[in-house]
Amino acid sequence: MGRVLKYIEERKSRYGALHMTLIDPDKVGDLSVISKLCQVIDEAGSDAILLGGSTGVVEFQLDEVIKEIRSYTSIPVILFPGSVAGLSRLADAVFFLSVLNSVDPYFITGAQAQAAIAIKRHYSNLEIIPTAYILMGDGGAAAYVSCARPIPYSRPELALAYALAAEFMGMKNVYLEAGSGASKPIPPEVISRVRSYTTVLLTVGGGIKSYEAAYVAAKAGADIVVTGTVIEHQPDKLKEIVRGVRDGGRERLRAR
Ligand code: 1GP
Repeated sequence: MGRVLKYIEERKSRYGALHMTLIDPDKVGDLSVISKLCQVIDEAGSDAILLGGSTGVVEFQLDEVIKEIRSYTSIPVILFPGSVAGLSRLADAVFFLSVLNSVDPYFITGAQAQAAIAIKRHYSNLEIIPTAYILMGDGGAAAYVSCARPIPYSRPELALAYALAAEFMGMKNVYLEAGSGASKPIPPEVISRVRSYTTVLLTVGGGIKSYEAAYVAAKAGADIVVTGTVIEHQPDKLKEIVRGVRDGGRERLRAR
């Protein structure tokens, strides 16, 4: 097991669930905001930074952002690529994504094959975390860009079907994504259905903006709760969101 996965597992057994903060380098604009973002992230107790976005991300920009992040925080930086351009040698790991419910094979295996040799040759320091990316609800820009057919919230059995398929295919992480800025996060019934039949790492994100939503997601079974928009628009709320993840995680530890 790689260093980052070990870190995730260790925090999972200590806290029940982790929080990760998504930073979209294309939305950062001026690098000078990174110091403030890192301060907010560290003070809130977020466990790692996810770095990526659906559009407009290029490697040199990722490099600059990661260098800046490294001078302010020591938590892991994990790439969350929206395309083959979303890689950087300076990160710790990459969520090697396959959009399982895309209708275009490019987003399931094509982009991955396109990136694979380059990763082997030039990014061998990156820890690869094989991740099934499953778009749900309105799916946001991620669903649009990756030609996904988002799963309706009313059909949790379909989310389970894809998550189980991912586990059987050997994926290490299943990411249930509602889309950045989604009006409704993934419902707890969907999370708990997937959780009760799978043992794979379960990541949930999209539209989580409050203590309650974070608490509910972690309690229902998310191992990793991701928020992005909050730090852009309401950084003061990050602390309560991480607290929600910790409280929900603690409930799960207790119930074991
Ligand atoms: C998007 O799941 C992440 O990829 C985060 O979504 O921006 O809505 O928090 P938000």
